[in-house]
Amino acid sequence: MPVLALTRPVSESIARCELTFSSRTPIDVRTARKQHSAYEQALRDAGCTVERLPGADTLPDAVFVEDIALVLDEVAIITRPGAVSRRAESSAIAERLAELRPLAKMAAPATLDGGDVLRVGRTLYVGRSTRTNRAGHEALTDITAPLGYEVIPIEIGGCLHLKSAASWLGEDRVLVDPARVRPTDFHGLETFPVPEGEGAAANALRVGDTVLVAEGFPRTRSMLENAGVKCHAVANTELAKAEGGLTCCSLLLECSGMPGENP
Ligand code: CIR
Repeated sequence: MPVLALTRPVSESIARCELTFSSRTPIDVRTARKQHSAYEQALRDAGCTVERLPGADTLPDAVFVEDIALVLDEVAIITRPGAVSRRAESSAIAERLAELRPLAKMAAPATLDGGDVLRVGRTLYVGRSTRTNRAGHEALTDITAPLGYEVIPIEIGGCLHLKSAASWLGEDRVLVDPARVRPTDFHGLETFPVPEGEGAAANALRVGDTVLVAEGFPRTRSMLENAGVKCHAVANTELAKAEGGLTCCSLLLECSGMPGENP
C-alpha cells in the first residue's frame, strides 16, 4: 500500500521552540531546513510520497507534525497537545487529514502528544509524560477501543515523549533506551536496547522496509544492521536541539489513491 508522508517546513521562529529537558542552544535555521529536506528525501527513497503542508513561521514547533495527530487506518485523531503554544498547529493539519480519514478530535481536559503513542499492530503504547495526561489516555481509549485497539500506558523517565525512548522497528520489534523505559513493559515484543551513550538513537522511524536512524550513533546502527534491519542514517543535529527526533517530523498514512507530490 502506498504511503503518504505529511510534513511541514521548519519555522523561522524555531529558536523559540518549547523545551522541557534540554537547555536552549542556538539552532541554525538554514542547516535545520537542509537536514529536513534530506529527511524528506529519505522518506521518498523509502517509498513515500511526501506532501509538505503550508509553513507556519509564527508557530515555532510546527515542523513536529507527529504530535498534532494520530493517524490510524480507520480514523485520524486530532490531539490536544500538552503545550498550549502548540495548539494553534492543529487547524492546518486537521484540514488536510479531513480529506483523507474520518476525524476524531480530543477535547479538554485531555492532553496528548502524538509523540507519546507507539503503535504496534492494534496495540497503542502510550507514554505517561508531561504532555499526555490521564484524560488523554482515557480519550484515546474511548476513540480506539471500539475499533479494536488496546491502549497500554508506559512509564517513561527523563524524556519528552515515549517515542524519545522507544520506536517501532517493524513486525514485533522495538528499539528502546533502557535508561528511560523498561523493556519488560513491552510484553511479547522483541526489544533492542540502544548501547549506553546512544540514548538519543532510540527515536527511529520505520517506513517501508527501511528504518531511518539519526546520524552519529554507529553502535545502534551496527546492532540493527546485524539484526537484518535496513537502515538509512539522516542528520538531525539541529532539530534535536529542539527536542525533536525522526518520528516527529512526519505523519505517515497508508493511502489507496495517492495525490500528486509537492516539489
Ligand atoms: C516540543 O517541545 O513540543 C518540541 N520542541 C519538540 C517536539 C518533538 N516531538 C516529538 O518528539 N514527537
